Amino acid sequence: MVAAVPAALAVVVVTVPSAPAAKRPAASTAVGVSQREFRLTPYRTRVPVGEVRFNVTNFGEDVHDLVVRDARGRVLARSAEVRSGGRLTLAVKLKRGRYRLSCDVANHAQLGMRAGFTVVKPRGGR
Ligand SMILES: [Cu+2]
Repeated sequence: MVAAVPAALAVVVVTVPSAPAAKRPAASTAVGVSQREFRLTPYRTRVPVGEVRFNVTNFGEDVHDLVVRDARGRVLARSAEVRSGGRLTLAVKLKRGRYRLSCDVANHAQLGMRAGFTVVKPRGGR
């Protein structure tokens, strides 16, 4: 366990300087999302363009899911249902723009399980 930490750090140290600033790969950003009755709370609502990994945890008692829609309401990604106490990761590549997160189980979105989400150009990026 302890030996894994220096190894991971070594990878970061080697990888970052070798990636030219102009050609670096799109970001992958983790966003924790907590669910309870009836709230949907992303821990950050503004991320850089690229892959977003929504790490969903259901702190409630009911089953919930996570749906990502674009500004026109089109569904871009939909998770499986998350049971009480469960968690999952929903990964989706997002361009610049505004998005809507919601739980589509029953009428949970109407009850408050929805949130806005914004994807912005990375600092100094494309
Ligand atoms: Cu729900």
